[in-house]
Amino acid sequence: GPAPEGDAEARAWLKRHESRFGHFIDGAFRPSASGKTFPTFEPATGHELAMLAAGTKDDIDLAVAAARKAQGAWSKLSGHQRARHLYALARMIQRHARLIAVIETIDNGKPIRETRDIDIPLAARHFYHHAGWAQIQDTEFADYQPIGVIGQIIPWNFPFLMLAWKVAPALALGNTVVLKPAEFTSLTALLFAELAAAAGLPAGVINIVTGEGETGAALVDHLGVDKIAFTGSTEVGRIIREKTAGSGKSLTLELGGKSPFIVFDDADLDGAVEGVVDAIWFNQGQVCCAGSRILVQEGIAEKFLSRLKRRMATLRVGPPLDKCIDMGAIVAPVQLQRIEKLVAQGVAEGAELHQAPIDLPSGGCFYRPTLLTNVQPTSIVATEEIFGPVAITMTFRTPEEAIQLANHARYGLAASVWSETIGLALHVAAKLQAGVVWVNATNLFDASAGFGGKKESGFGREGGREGVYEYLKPKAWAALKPRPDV
Ligand code: TXE
Repeated sequence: GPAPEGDAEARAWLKRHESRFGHFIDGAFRPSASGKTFPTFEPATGHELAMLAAGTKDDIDLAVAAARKAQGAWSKLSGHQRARHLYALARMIQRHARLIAVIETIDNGKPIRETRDIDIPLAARHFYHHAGWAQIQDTEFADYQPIGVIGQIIPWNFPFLMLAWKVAPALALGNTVVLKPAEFTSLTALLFAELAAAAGLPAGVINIVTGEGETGAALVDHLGVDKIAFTGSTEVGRIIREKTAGSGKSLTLELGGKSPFIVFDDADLDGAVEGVVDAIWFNQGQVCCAGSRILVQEGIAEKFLSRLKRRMATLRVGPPLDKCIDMGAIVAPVQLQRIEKLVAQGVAEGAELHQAPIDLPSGGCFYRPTLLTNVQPTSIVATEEIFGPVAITMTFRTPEEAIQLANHARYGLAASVWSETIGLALHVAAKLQAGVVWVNATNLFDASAGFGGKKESGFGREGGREGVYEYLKPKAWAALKPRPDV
């Protein structure tokens, strides 16, 4: 199909930078102190896209110092003044939405329809929403103060949106930031830095240090960081939790999931089928709250699964810049291999494999929409997060059995319940161990609703009032004030 809007601009942007990018520290781009670089690739073609600076402890030192220096003045601005900066960032994102969407799609492999209609608009919305909190900070949160310098580490599945989820609330409430984007997808963070500077954000308020896991580790270890906010794998989350224990740093973690998608026999089946499309094939299934365990009531299982397989066969997998595409590329070969390996293990354990009979483009990291049936609850594919376009299905007889199956997981991020009997849906929803439960819906997000996990999916909330408190601490004198009831 024709190139999407923003394509020429994106190519020009890469060309202007000669596809080489440094860190963004204290308001300017600079190479790594060590001179080290690493390549980033385009998942849909496998071609090298750009060279990025590999951050070490020295770069983190500079970035944290810049953030510390900026934090005093930034926190002394009135909430109203900070709100104006957030509004300016939101408008800047909207103005350059097409450019950001194309860069994101090239760098990550996700369909342009998603970056254009979901990722980037939601990111702008996040800045608008948090401008509102900044606006009322001085009156609503007079007993609280900013935490200080925040170290933020984000994953590659929603690179720009995760940046917004992290940066908007931190800045709104008077903190400054050192952000470490994921090594596969750093480009839109660097573009954001450029846009933020153009929007007049003071130097040092946001600093971006690119690199791999070791760069993130240096940020976690830095003594000048007051809080770490991390989204990523459960394994790395655990390491960070251990490292920050006893360090005095605050911490929030948003980790993996294995979210149940429960279909009762009185559900609107066509609606539920579309729900699955969104739950597991949106963003190639690389979604922390993906509905990856489809639990279907026994009486309708056959009918539901045959409709679902028919729908799966119609999905269009291909070059993500094509506007007609439903599913693009997996972010990197290592992730593709991980998906292939887990599926093979599941099949070896007795699962039945169903894949859309689609020709995949050659050269890039593509994987077919996939369902696994006949899955035992103890099978690796029933317990491990696959983080790809692969759902498993299991059946249940009673609501109690559905709840038990759904909660049989170490994770507790999200859940989705489908029934036309609202009393049943709410009864089940209340018993699910999940940070968010959707009824007759899935993947609904809004900046005003706190998002986060239970169990091994992490702790802390992003968005809404709960998310605001994650970036504030009580003022010492608040404790000294007389209690109103004494
Ligand atoms: O994640 P990592 P990976 C899950 C998903 C996926 C698996 C592996 O199941 O298949 O994790 O993905 C930085 N100290 N999720 O390996 O490594 C890293 O550079 C500090 C679910 O890509 O956790 C990147 O910026 N930072 C998830 C970020 O952590 C470290 C989204 C996340 O990468 C570090 C992503 C260290 N020691 C993966 N090591 C979700 N919840 O949505 C790495 N990093």
